[in-house]
Amino acid sequence: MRKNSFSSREVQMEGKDIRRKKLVSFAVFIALLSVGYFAWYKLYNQPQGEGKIQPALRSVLVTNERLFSKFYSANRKAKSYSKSDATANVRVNGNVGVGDNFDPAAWHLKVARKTGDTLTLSLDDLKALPKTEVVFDFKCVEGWNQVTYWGGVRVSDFLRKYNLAPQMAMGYVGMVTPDSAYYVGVDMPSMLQPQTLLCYEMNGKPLPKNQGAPLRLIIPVKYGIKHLKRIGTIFFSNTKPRDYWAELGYDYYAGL
Ligand SMILES: Nc1nc2c(c(=O)[nH]1)N[C@H]1C(S)=C(S)[C@@H](COP(=O)(O)O)O[C@H]1N2
Ligand SMILES: [Mo]
Repeated sequence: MRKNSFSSREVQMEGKDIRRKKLVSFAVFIALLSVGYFAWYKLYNQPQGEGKIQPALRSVLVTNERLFSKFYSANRKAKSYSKSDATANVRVNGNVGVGDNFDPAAWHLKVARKTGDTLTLSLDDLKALPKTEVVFDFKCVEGWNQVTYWGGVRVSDFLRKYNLAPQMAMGYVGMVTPDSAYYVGVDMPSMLQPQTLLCYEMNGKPLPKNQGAPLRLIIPVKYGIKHLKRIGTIFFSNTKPRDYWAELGYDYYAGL
């Protein structure tokens, strides 16, 4: 028998072999499909946990957050741009806690040093501190971004000036609008990062009302959700302060 020709018996064997292989791969395919379907079914039918998302997905966010916090360096800076790169038409996005029922003239910043020990400051008190400017690419989780230009006092300068070193050693800062409708929590290293501002100017002019006048947070290492407009109260905590968007399922850390 020559090497390259097959007897009918050999051809039959080949055919059987192929059928068996087909059967095995089909069985594997069905098994994988079932595993995938089962995993999806379990995930889909899980009770919703903290912030209205499935605990399994939430645990992915928590892991991401741990990794980000670990690799985050307090010296890390958001890329800065020149003033001429900044847009003149700054987008207004999000108006929770910045309604019309507000008198800027009567506004004061409240800094809760401890429970029952609150510092009350005017905008002039803040303007008396060194001014820092930042031009950066503002990013919103909704998928837009724009280069914008802001001025104010560095949070780290402010805390040092007001002898809040014990507070600076705590884990988080919480901020709330005067009506308590919008609130954020931010980890202390990001708050102390040198580009993070208590901001009272935009494009070299007083902060417009819909951008959070008299005072807002600008924190270039975070997504827009953390840049609280119209700060009423600042407080300090070793546990995560409540956070508006985290409660709706977004990542608490929201780092860039
Ligand atoms: N008080 C308050 N601050 C807020 C919001 C809000 O709804 N209320 N929205 C946040 C979100 S989602 C974004 S993207 C930015 C938008 O800031 P801008 O309006 O100055 O562009 O503000 C943040 N700060
Ligand atoms: Mo946003």
